[in-house]
Amino acid sequence: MAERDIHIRTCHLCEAMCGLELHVEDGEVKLTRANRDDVWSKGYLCPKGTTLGHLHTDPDRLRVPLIRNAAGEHVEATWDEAFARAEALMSGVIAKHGKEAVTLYIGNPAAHNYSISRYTGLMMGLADLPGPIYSAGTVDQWPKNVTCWTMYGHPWRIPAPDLPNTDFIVVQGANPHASQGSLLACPDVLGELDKVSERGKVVVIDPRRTGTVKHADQWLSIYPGTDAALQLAVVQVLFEEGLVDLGHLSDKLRNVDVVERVARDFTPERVAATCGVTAAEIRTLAREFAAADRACWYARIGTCNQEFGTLASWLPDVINALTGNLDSEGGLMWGKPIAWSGTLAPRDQPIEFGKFHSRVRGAPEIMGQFPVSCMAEEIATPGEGQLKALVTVAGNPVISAPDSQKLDEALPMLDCMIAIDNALNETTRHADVILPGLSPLEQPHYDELLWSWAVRSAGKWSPVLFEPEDGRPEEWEVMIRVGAMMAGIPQEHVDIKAIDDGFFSAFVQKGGADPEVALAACPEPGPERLNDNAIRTGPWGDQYGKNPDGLTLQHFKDEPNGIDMGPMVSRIDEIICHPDGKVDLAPEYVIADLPRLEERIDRENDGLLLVSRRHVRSNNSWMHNVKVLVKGKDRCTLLIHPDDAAASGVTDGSVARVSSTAGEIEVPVEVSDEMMPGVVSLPHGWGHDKPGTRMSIAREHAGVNNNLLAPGTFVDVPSGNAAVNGIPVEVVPA
Ligand SMILES: Nc1nc2c(c(=O)[nH]1)N[C@H]1C(S)=C(S)[C@@H](COP(=O)(O)OP(=O)(O)OC[C@H]3O[C@@H](n4cnc5c(=O)[nH]c(N)nc54)[C@H](O)[C@@H]3O)O[C@H]1N2
Ligand SMILES: Nc1nc2c(c(=O)[nH]1)N[C@H]1C(S)=C(S)[C@@H](COP(=O)(O)OP(=O)(O)OC[C@H]3O[C@@H](n4cnc5c(=O)[nH]c(N)nc54)[C@H](O)[C@@H]3O)O[C@H]1N2
Ligand code: SF4
Ligand SMILES: [Mo]
Repeated sequence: MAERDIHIRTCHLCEAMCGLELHVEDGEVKLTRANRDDVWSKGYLCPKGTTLGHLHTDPDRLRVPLIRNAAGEHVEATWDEAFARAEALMSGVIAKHGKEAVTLYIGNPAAHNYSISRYTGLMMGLADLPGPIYSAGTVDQWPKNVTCWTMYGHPWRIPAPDLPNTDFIVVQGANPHASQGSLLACPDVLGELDKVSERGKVVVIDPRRTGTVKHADQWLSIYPGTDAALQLAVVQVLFEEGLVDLGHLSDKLRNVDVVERVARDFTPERVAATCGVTAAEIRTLAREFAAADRACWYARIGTCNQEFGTLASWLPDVINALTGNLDSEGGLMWGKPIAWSGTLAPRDQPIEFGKFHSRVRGAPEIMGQFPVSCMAEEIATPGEGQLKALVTVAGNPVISAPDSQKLDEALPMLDCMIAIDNALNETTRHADVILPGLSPLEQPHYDELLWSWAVRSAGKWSPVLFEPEDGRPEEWEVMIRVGAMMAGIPQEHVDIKAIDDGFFSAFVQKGGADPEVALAACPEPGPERLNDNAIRTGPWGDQYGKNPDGLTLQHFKDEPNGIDMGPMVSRIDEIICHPDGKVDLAPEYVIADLPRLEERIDRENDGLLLVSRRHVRSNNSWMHNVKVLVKGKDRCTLLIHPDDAAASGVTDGSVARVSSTAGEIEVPVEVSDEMMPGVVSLPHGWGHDKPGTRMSIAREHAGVNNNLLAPGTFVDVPSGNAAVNGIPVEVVPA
């Protein structure tokens, strides 16, 4: 019998960062199990974690570059040919239209990939594009970035629930039963919720009775997009009933009086009908929350990807602060990563939004980006500043962005599209050149940003399992090369080592160390030395020898099960970047959006509203090519309450036509009272039936793309984030 090796690895697929054991025989992963000795996840995993071997062996995974030929077909090419083709197209665009015509789209896996997360900054720095870029961020957490920037002075200092220590948690617009936690890194979130429920109480606020509700004590069904109204009513009750207790932050909060003033009119009685939650329920929730010793109000994607994302992302932090639950045990706290992420480096730029506006619809720039839904019109509308070249990095916006039909139609109009991606999918089928990254098992791994909102200060490093083929560039090298194309540096003059040394030195300086010392200690270019530097200059680091007992990357290499430096700690003074060291509890930019909410409260709830959902066996749009994950019953269905089904004339198992102002789709119906009346739900990430892709299994389980129904102009105004939840739709039999 062949020898079995056990490879210890951290799953990079989501924020839970589970420790896995991969049993390898004859160069293949034969079995994947949870690693019980992992210091962090201690034996937890989900079905996706067992598929890393499948991702590696998937015959559809791209291993060599593809170039689109004159007939429009994608054919294999050598790396040299692919880089040359990409360079020729990019330099052609820049020569003719300037760099204004070039942009990037960065997708979600970038945040989970060892190379990409560390090299996006370098690529953007090299490219030095005058215009904005686009990312999945504006269909995700942009509202939270806006509120953290204005409240704490830093867009990425996002507080997270101290779940293991709380006695009372509100989970609003999040479904860890599917997602495993988001802006909350914690293994086995549901197990933790069970423990909170034993100690105290778990309340879920969601239009759908999700799997998470099974782990909760109370479900409050809420009309999509009305979360901020409910939260304001909670704030109003806290003030009215004298329940405000600022605790240890009493001299750290600015504008508490402004919060009291702006919440005054939002009584529970006024917002109840809008939210679909009774005034009594809102009052009880406020009282119970305030009474709990250690309470935490946690809100996620359902409160971001909606009409009032910024307000609904601001208020949870306010409620925690007003009840003494911000920066205190069991409340919302800031993680303390062992290896700090570049994103968290101190910010000294002034807080400013709308420094420039998009050409076609006049959308303001928010943190250097326009809403992703602007991309299609910026490509398709002729005139000065029209986009002519696009580089996508680990993104599938044809599925994930709103108004996706428009984007699908616009991408072929580009003169140059380069995709850094492992798949020929709905988006990359439009690319002139596709440059694939390595498989997850061909590269090392240490999460970058995610530890910033982790419930413990831990860290884990995973080595390469399978050596990549000789001569294949790693993703970070590809990114340097593509960055150089946008910078106008000819490929033959690209000195990877010199460029990387420069980037590394700048990074070392940010961490407060001496670049010469660091360059001497770590001469090899690549992400590994960035990782090492972040550990060395982090809170427990060796400071390049100044603290000889401190940590370096080598310590993690020596401890495959990880290193844990303890639970979350109170650290407000290290977090706040405002010059006065205080939290702005009522940022002007944010509260300026309240009149828009007032209008919503005056508007009656009418007709059906569409929301999105996730499933534990999906990962946005890109894991439907894994057979073990997609097999079984069709999960791309329209969930609808029995009363709404009857009123719409659709029945369980029949096909419905769902339409909005943006488009129309046909989808199988699943009648279920897990939906609140008036709200229907579709999963996102489906619609794999486009021609010209190479996703054979996904094609057999194509489903439909719910973003065909999402109007691109439906956004949370202050952040520009897409509102893909709360879309008015009509449902009729197909
Ligand atoms: N209606 C609706 N729309 C939504 C959402 C919703 O809830 N409802 N959610 C939004 C959210 S939160 C997000 S984050 C976005 C996601 O939006 P995107 O990031 O645009 O979409 P993904 O489906 O994550 O696509 C990931 C891409 O990365 C590629 N990829 C995977 N691994 C690697 C790798 O290691 N290297 C490289 N180079 N490529 C890789 C895949 O092949 C795929 O093309 O979708 C958003 N869209
Ligand atoms: N298995 C799996 N895990 C994932 C992903 C995946 O696709 N699959 N994607 C990853 C990514 S990119 C992200 S960002 C995270 C997201 O992680 P979560 O934030 O937990 O996202 P969801 O699981 O989509 O749960 C969102 C919930 O919000 C509800 N909702 C919709 N609209 C509203 C509203 O207006 N108000 C309220 N209160 N609720 C509303 C929906 O019904 C849904 O139950 O998950 C990550 N993890
Ligand atoms: S929960 Fe699943 S996908 Fe997420 S890290 Fe763990 S095993 Fe991977
Ligand atoms: Mo996301």
